[in-house]
Amino acid sequence: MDGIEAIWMRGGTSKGLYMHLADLPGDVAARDDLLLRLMGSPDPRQIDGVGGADPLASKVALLGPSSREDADVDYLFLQIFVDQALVSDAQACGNILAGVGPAAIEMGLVRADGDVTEVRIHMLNTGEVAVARVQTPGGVVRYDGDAAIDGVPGTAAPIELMFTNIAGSMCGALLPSGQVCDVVEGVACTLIDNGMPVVLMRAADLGLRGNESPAELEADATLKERVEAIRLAVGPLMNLGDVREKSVPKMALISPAQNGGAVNTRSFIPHRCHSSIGVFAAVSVASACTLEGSVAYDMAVRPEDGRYAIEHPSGAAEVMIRTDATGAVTGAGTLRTARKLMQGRVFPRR
Ligand code: NQM
Repeated sequence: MDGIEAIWMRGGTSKGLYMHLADLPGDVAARDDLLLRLMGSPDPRQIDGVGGADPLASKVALLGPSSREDADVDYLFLQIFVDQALVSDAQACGNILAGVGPAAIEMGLVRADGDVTEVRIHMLNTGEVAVARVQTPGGVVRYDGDAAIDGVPGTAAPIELMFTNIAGSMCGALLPSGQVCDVVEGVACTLIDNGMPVVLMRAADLGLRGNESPAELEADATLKERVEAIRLAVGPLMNLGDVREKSVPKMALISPAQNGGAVNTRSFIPHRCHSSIGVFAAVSVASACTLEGSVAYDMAVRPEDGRYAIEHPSGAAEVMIRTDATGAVTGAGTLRTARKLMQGRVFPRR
């Protein structure tokens, strides 16, 4: 085999391989086997593949012509587990989504249109459409610019992302258990899905300050066991079934904001601790901050302009939350950046 055409792209605070859906086998088992061999999984170091030995750098975006009329491109996100032979389509990824607009233009799936090209992205994982605004002066994707996002050094061209109708993306309802707060394994939890299934728990309820480093949290075997026990228990409550081999729900420890934001977070995705926070995870956390009775409501600072700074280990992610007259969340948006790192052909392990 001569390898497969691919772009290796940073999307937000993640990195992944962007490829044509049509270049991969249609059979899911064959496709997943190929992706594991491209990334070098299962292996904690992914030494014989292009994966970055971190769940945030072991991601794949498969792109194709849109299968619905109101979108420009189809996007299937796949999480390639690092140390297990698992590939999961059971979640979306808003960081990798940031690279989809640029990649779709580079791959010839979408034509640049003026200085800013609006790309409507059909997210196959959840069935919803996201709108990305990509800088394309002179018909060419521009990567450099003045926008900064926490968790990525330097600046780059801004990519605005807007979402609507993402409530219940994987769980069927914003609050899949029907309650704004459940007690699971003795811990108060808010089970929510506004683009990403997330379990919010107060850090203090688990004996934590909430500002521990990801390394400290990952080293705490007792905590990890407790968090995993809660995760396995809430799977059926969130309509996700047995989540033992799934990358959702994400587990977010929350505490009062420490740097002027809305709330502070540390998230397990679901076993490794995120160095920042996922995009849709941040949208789900911000949405929980608006719900009276949630574990976040009392500690959250709700900004009048709807721009929620969700604090995380490397700064904060800003999420715009739109609400209707009743206060119900109707849409969300965020600003990300992306950068093409390499383009060429990628070769799987035999
Ligand atoms: O929540 C990591 C990431 C993500 C997902 C993860 C994401 C999102 O930071 O939309 O972006 O939660 O596994 O790329």
